[in-house]
Amino acid sequence: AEMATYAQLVPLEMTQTEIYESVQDDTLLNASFWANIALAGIAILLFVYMGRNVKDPRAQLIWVATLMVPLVSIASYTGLASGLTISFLEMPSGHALAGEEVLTMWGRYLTWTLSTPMILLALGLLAGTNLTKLFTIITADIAMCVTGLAAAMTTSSYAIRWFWYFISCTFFIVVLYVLLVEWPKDAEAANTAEIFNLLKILTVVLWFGYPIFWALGAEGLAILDVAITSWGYSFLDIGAKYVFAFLLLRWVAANEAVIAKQPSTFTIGAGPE
Ligand code: RET
Repeated sequence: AEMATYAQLVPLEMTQTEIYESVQDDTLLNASFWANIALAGIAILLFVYMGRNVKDPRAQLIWVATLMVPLVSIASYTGLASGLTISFLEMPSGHALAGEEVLTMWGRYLTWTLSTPMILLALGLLAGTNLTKLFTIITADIAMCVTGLAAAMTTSSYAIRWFWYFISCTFFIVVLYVLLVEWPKDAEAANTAEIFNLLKILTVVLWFGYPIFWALGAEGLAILDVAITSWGYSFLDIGAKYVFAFLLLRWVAANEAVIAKQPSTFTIGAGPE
């Protein structure tokens, strides 16, 4: 009787071992995790090496923020591969898989909360952002990830799942605004427009893929199955994290002086004369 009470309090109905085993049984899904664990490991070693001679503190901050991206990633995918951050959630009525237990990789949304601000911090420093714009984009980005997590985890109402999705999209618009309207002007003034615009396009194009895969995958309309959706995210991650970080670090290592000349990000306003 005690066990039954305990089971009712715990939201997960499957043990972690059972979840781990069902991931193991789906080779395609499992490969979408391990491919990224391997790539993140290689990226960490490569990025440490690429930044070894960076001396300017501002360039170093870009380097540290960029290095955090594969570090978070290796943790994120280890959580998924072990079953720690996966749950089988029963979808509400209205959903294409209503009443079925659907494998939900909620660890992805959770770890995006940690990795995407690092990407934006690095990009903002490259563009020569002020603190206000940096704060705006990072808080909107975190809100986007957390409300995306809420969308995926809501099992009471299909309509509310999409309402969360809509809220998340509005935060995404704020992120896009700073990236596409504010920072390009700053980058022009900071003499980093060329590299900034390349990374901006890479980021905007790939980041659009995430809400699309969410909508088409098991969490949304369930047109794509779980393993395909997972590979969708894994491929986007390869571009949005490792390719992005490589291009940024290569440029920073070669152009440290340009970064060193930028005004300080961490003051608000002009200050006393
Ligand atoms: C969700 C669903 C709700 C609507 C929107 C989303 C956007 C997610 C994005 C994720 C980017 C992730 C990256 C991860 C790299 O570590 C949460 C899928 C707008 C843009 C770049």
